[in-house]
Amino acid sequence: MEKKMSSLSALALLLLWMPLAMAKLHTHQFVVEATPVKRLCKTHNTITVNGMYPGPTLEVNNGDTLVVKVINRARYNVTIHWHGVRQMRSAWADGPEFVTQCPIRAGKSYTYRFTIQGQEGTLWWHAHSSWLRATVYGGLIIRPKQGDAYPFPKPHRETPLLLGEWWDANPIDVVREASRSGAAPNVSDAYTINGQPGDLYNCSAKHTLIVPINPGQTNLLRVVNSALNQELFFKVANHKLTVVAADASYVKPFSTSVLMLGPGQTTDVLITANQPPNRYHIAARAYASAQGAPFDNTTTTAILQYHNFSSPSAKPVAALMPAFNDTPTVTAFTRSLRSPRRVEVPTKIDHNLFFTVGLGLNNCPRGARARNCQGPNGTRFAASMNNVSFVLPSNFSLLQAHQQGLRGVFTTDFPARPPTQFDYTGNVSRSLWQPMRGTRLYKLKYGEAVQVVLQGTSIFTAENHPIHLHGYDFYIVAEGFGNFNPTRDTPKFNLVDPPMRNTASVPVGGWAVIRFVADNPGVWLMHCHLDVHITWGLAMAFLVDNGVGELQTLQPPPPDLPLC
Ligand SMILES: *[C@@H]1O[C@H](CO)[C@@H](O)[C@H](O)[C@H]1NC(C)=O
Ligand SMILES: *[C@@H]1O[C@H](CO)[C@@H](O)[C@H](O)[C@H]1NC(C)=O
Ligand SMILES: *[C@@H]1O[C@H](CO)[C@@H](O)[C@H](O)[C@H]1NC(C)=O
Ligand SMILES: *[C@@H]1O[C@H](CO)[C@@H](O)[C@H](O)[C@H]1NC(C)=O
Ligand SMILES: *[C@@H]1O[C@H](CO)[C@@H](O)[C@H](O)[C@H]1NC(C)=O
Ligand SMILES: *[C@@H]1O[C@H](CO)[C@@H](O)[C@H](O)[C@H]1NC(C)=O
Ligand SMILES: *[C@@H]1O[C@H](CO)[C@@H](O)[C@H](O)[C@H]1NC(C)=O
Ligand SMILES: *[C@@H]1O[C@H](CO)[C@@H](O)[C@H](O)[C@H]1NC(C)=O
Ligand SMILES: *[C@@H]1O[C@H](CO)[C@@H](O)[C@H](O)[C@H]1NC(C)=O
Ligand SMILES: [Cu+2]
Repeated sequence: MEKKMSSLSALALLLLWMPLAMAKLHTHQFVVEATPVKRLCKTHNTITVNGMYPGPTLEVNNGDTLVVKVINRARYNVTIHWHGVRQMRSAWADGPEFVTQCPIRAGKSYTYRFTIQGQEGTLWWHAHSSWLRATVYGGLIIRPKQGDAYPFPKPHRETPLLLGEWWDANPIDVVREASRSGAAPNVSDAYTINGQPGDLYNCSAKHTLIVPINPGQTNLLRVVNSALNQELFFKVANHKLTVVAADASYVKPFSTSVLMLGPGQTTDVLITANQPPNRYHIAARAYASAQGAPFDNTTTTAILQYHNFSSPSAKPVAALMPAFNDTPTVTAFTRSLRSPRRVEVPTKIDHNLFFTVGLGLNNCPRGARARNCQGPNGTRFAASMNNVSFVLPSNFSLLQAHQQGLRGVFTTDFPARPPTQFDYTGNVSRSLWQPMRGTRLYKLKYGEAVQVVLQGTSIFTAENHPIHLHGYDFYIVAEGFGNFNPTRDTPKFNLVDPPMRNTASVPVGGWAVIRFVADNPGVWLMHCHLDVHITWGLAMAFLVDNGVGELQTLQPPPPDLPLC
C-alpha cells in the first residue's frame, strides 16, 4: 500500500514537472542594420535584421519563452512588435513605439521577453516604427507543445510564405514625403514572396522562390500578409487549398481556391500534390476595395515545383486571379472561417461600443504652404476612429505614463460611440469629413466583456480596413454591408463557432462585430494595419486595469526599457 502511494505521488510530481521541463527558452539576437539588397535591377541600402530580407523566421512550441535582444545599428529609431502574441502581463514587450515603449534609438538595444501561451499556428514579427516594417519583418511559427499533434494529418513539409511589398525607393522617404505633402504616399513597385518579386517582374527571374513538393504528398503553407498597405488575394494555380488556421488559431477546415489576407493576417493551408507533375505559379496580387484610389496592380509569384516535373523548359502554369475589386470572393472567404468547435463567446457584455473607422480630409490652415496641402483639393489626408485622429505622444510611452500615473500624456475619454450619428456608408456631408486630433484611450476594468461594432465609413472613399488589436484575440461574431442595425443584425450573430483572430477585415462600406474579455492588463493599440492609414491616425488604444493579485497584474517594466 505504502509503495503504491509513493509511486502515485512520484507520478503526480512527474506530471507537474513535465510541462515545465518541456517548455523551452529561445534566445536570439536581432541586429537592425542597413544591408545592400538588389531587387528590380537596383541595389538599395535596406534596413534589415541580421542582414536578412525578410528577417529570420523563428520556430517555437506553444508554451515556450522568447528572449530577443534587439540591437539598433541603423540610423533610424526602431521597435519590434510580435504580431498576434497575446503578451499576457508582458505588455512591455509588445513593441508599438510610444504605446508600450519609447523607440530603441540608434546605437541602443532592448531585450524583449515573453512567453507564448495557448497559441498555435503562424504569427510574425515586424518593426512598429514609421514604415520600417517594409523590410524589417519575419515569421513566427508556433507548433503544438512537444508531444502534441496538429489537429490535422502531419504534413510532409512546411513552408512559410511571407507576402511583402517593395518600393524602388527608401520606404522611409516615401512616408516622409507623404507626411510633408499631405497627399497619399507613392504606391509600391512590387509585391514579394519571402522577399522575392518573382518571374513576372523585370530582372527577377533569379529572384523567384521555388517551393518543392513531391507527387501525392501534402504540405502546409503558412501564408502571412506582411505587405504595408495592401490587402492581397493568394492562389496556387490548379490547386485547392484546405484552410486549417488563421492568426494562430485553428479553424474548421474548409476547401477554397483563393485566400484573401489583409496586412497582419495569417492563414495556414494544406496543399496536396494531386496534379500532373509540373511547375505551378503561387501568386498574390491586390484586393483593392477603395474606388478610384491608385494601387500597385502587379503580381508576385513563386513556383510550386513538383519533383520530377515533365517539361523543364515550359513556363509555369499561371494562376487566374480574382478581379482587383472582387468583394464577393472576399466575403465568401471570410464567412467560411469558423472555430473548429463550439466556443465560449462572451454573452454578458459590459461595454457595448460602436466605432466608426475611415478616412477624412483636414482643411489646410490659412497661410499654409501649398506644398504641405497636396491632398484632394488642397487638403491633407487624415483618418480616424469615432472622429478622433490618433496622435502618439512623444515624451513618454502611453504604458509608462499609465504605470507611473503621469498626467498630460493621454486622456481616457475615447468616445464609446460616434459623436455624430449619420448615414455612415451613404453620401456623407462634407462638413463631417474633418476629424479632431487626440490621444484618447478607452478604459476597461480587468475581466470586463467588450463588444465593438467596427463601422466603416464612406468619407472620402469606403474601403476594406484590416483592424488589428494588440494583446488580444477576439471573436468575429458577424459582418455585413451598409450601416450596422442592432435590431436587424444582432439576432444573426454567430455565438456558436465564430472565428478567433487578431485582425478583422471590416468589409468595404460595411461593418464587423468583435467580442473579447479584457483579461490582459496594459495599454493596447487598436489600429488599421494599412500603414498609410495608421500614419493618418486610424487608431485608438484600450487601457486595461490590473485585476486582483499577481496573475492579473502587469509585470514591472524591464530595467532596459528605452525611455524617450
Ligand atoms: C514618388 O513618385 C513621384 C512620381 O513618380 C516621384 O517623383 C517621387 O520621387 C516619388 N517619391 C519617392 C519618395 O520616391
Ligand atoms: C521592364 O523592362 C522593359 C524593357 O526595358 C520596360 O519597357 C518596362 O517598363 C519594364 N517594366 C517595369 C515594370 O519596370
Ligand atoms: C523521380 O523519378 C525517379 C526516377 O524516375 C524515381 O526513382 C523517383 O522515385 C521519383 N521521385 C518522386 C518523388 O516521384
Ligand atoms: C496596371 O496599371 C497600369 C497603369 O495604371 C496599366 O497600364 C496596366 O494595364 C494595369 N495592369 C493591370 C494588370 O491591370
Ligand atoms: C474637389 O473639387 C472638385 C471641384 O470643385 C469637386 O468636384 C470634387 O468633388 C472635390 N473633391 C473632394 C475630394 O472634395
Ligand atoms: C508630455 O507632452 C505633452 C504634450 O507635449 C505635455 O502636455 C505633457 O505635459 C508632457 N508630460 C510630461 C509628464 O512632461
Ligand atoms: C452628395 O451630396 C452632395 C451635397 O450634399 C451633392 O452635391 C452630391 O451630388 C451628392 N453625391 C451623390 C453621389 O449623391
Ligand atoms: C468631427 O469633429 C469635427 C471637429 O469637431 C467636426 O467638425 C466634424 O463634423 C466631426 N465629424 C464627425 C463625423 O463627427
Ligand atoms: C527617436 O526617438 C526619440 C524619443 O525616444 C525622439 O525624441 C526622436 O525625435 C526620435 N528620432 C526620430 C528621427 O524620429
Ligand atoms: Cu485602413
